Amino acid sequence: MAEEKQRPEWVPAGADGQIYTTEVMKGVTGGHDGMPGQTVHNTQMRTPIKKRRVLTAEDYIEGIRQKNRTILARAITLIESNAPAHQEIAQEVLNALIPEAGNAARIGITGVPGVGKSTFIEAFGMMLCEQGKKVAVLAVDPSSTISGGSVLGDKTRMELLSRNPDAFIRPSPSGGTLGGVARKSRETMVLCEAAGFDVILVETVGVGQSEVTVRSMVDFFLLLMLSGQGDELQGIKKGVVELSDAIFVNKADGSNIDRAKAKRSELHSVLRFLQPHTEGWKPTAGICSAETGFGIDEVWATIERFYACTRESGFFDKRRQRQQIEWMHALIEEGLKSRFFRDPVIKERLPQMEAEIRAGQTSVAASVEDLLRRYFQKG
Ligand SMILES: Nc1nc2c(ncn2[C@@H]2O[C@H](COP(=O)(O)OP(=O)(O)OP(=O)(O)O)[C@@H](O)[C@H]2O)c(=O)[nH]1
Ligand SMILES: [Mg+2]
Repeated sequence: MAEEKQRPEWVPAGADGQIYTTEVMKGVTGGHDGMPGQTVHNTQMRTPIKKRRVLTAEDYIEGIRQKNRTILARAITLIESNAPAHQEIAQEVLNALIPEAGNAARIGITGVPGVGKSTFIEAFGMMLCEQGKKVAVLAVDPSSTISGGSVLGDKTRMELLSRNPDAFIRPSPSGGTLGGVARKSRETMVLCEAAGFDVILVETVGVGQSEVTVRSMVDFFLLLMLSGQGDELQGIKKGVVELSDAIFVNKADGSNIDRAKAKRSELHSVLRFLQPHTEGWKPTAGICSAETGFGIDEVWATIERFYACTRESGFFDKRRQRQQIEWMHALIEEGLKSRFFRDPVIKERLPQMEAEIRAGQTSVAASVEDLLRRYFQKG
């Protein structure tokens, strides 16, 4: 890298453009107080900032194997980065660790904002940690970058869990699109599993497409609901209910218990008529309170029954394999798409094509054919 020449602060009047016999050297951090050339930006910053050592792929791999949480967190940051150099190391780390992943229980948790997902995860996660399990919490929430709401909320709502040495909480990456966030969460899951976490909880807001995405990366899908509101009001689409392996009515505490029980009966009858999403498993309905802890153990008991049932039937392996194939297809699509639109030939030709279509000079189908041919011909 070419060292940028710096001009002195003071130059003789009218000397602009002249070549000076001396050049001012770039400041050096960490010099002695008062030494010329020292960069001190303000008086509070006298201690030099410790630079973080750049880690190699091998450092990341070994660190994660040794369950080093700082390194795990840094590896996830690497995965979340869009810089090509970071992605290259991230892929190397992932490739090395994939054979060591896959041993955790992967559980998705969804429900409308305010249903109590984060509070539930705090209680549920703490219970699992007390049983000696290591719990990682990830979030798939493409909206969180805009509102910042869930990240802020989670900091206060998962206070105990976030301080628990057996738990690891990672908010949703600021990836923009759902596809991007989901891809990063999948890869993050691999790293957490390689780092020895036994249970991965993936939280997502149950109002859109994201629960379909989360369903495709977990074994068990839990839907939290509220009593006393119609399903329409809760913004829950029938499709989300159909994706679930269990529905628990949260906030079953205080004067709310009877209503929660009524809702549970209602759900029981709804579930009877639905086609189960998991072959051989009958989705169940229950009640719980994330606040008092009531019914939280029943959720885990249900999950344990679910694993026993699906492992025995072979559906567990079948689903994991299918998810791998889906993941592969998703990555192919994403890779092709981003390469195509970044291609200089396409970048140049696309606006011309658009203009021709607008002017009615060519058909959409013919333009697409033309662009694809140009892209693939270059090899
Ligand atoms: N009474 C009662 N209140 C609860 C319970 N669980 C959560 N809450 C309250 O409900 C509110 C929302 O809880 P959160 O855990 O933030 O809900 P969330 O589903 O994570 O919300 P988003 O992250 O915004 O989607 C908070 O004020 C909680 O204290 C419960 O079991 N009983
Ligand atoms: Mg939340």
